Amino acid sequence: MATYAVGDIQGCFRTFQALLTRIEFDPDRDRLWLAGDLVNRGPRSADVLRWCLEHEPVVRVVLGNHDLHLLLRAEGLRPKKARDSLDDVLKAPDRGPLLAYLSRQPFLHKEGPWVMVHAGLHPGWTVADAVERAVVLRRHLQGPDRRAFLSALGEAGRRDERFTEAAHDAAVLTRIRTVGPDGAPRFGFAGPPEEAPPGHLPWFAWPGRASRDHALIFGHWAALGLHLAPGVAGLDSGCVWGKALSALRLEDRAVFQASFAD
Ligand SMILES: [Mn+2]
Repeated sequence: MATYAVGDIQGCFRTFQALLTRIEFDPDRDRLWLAGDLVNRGPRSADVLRWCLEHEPVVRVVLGNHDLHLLLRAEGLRPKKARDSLDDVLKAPDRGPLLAYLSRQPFLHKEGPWVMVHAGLHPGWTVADAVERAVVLRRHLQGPDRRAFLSALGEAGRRDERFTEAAHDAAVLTRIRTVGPDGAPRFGFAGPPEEAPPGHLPWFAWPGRASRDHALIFGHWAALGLHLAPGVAGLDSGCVWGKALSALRLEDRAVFQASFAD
């Protein structure tokens, strides 16, 4: 038995399948963790979701910003963006089960010494804080106020004040890359860390970060690339940008990659 954590697939279903072949993934024996952004920008989002749904008992997923964007699009709460490639999901005959599958997923997965989120944690949060915040978000997503909650994640002008804190927490978990000199998240920068504005640091490099007692797995930062350091594993190696999809085997930290194949 092995557990593999995989970075942002973003609809690159063929690359994903090539990676599963490379690791000889066996659903009867192995487990797969996906760091979010299953969909969008790539060509086959619906096939990725169908595969995950079919293998639901052995796959652990956390929601990413593109996954939330799909849920917002499906609810008519956000307009289409220029580079969206979500029509294969939105127009699918099985759109209902695929969107329901996504809506069942958490914002954080914690197991043993590992914590997986899509983007990262606020440096001031302990893992216990982050777990608590993620539980609240999941409850909102699955509860009677789902639509109001999703609206609060959408355009700022439509924010429902009941969800101000939740919207901030969701932004951190699904979109953080850097923090400013005050340690607070800055959401504008997506480039490589060495090009970040003066005084800005990757969230995981903040001195005294409260989550240092766990090993954190995340994706989202393609310009950071595959980033393995003590206590952190950044797994977005830019598959959708024509680079590679990466898997980290948690038991021995071996890395496996498949080159972009759409
Ligand atoms: Mn992302």
